[in-house]
Amino acid sequence: MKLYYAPHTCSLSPLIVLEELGLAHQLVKVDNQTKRTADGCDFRAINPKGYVAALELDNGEVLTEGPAIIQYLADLKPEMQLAPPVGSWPRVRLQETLNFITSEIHAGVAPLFNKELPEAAATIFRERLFRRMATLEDTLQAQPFLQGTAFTVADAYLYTVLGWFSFFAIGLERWPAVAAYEKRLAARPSVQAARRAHV
Ligand SMILES: N[C@@H](CCC(=O)N[C@@H](CS)C(=O)NCC(=O)O)C(=O)O
Repeated sequence: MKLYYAPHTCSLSPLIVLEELGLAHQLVKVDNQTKRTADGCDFRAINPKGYVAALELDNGEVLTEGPAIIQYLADLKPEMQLAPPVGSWPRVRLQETLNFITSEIHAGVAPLFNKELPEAAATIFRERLFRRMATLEDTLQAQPFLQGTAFTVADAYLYTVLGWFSFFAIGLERWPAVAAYEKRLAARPSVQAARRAHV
């Protein structure tokens, strides 16, 4: 398997999952500006969407979209319980959480990276994001991980997205349970290994 990645992006999430599962993989760095890979390929020929993460399987299939990639990986080793069984109600709940992260938190922070964004628009996006963060704070006040008492792929994804808040001077201490959660996740060996490699 090859994971196409770019530093400081959402491709950290599948890398954390690969590390949690102990799955063999090759990393291929992508320059998100030029869309060239470190081994000299046109990244758009690999993923026509032109963004990371992309996972190339040994049969040549390329899977994109972070939530799909991390669920695919979890299902390769169901015994590690990073995702509940397909078709179960807890799996539906996991998908609910992944969709919330991708559409409300990931897509909620993403506009702030745009240097052309007018300040008034940035304020609207920040306020909307803060409302969504209040939901996560409520969840993490009640339980140590997004799905309850155990780490799942959703935690790998949320940890990744929380890492961008500091770029915009948004301190996680506004949400104490989220801040404590982020510190707990940062201490996981899988997260540390992924962060070392995702450069
Ligand atoms: N819907 C995609 C979004 C992926 C995405 O936002 N990738 C960003 C990095 S976090 C990227 O590579 N952007 C470069 C670009 O759009 O040109 C997913 O959830 O995987």
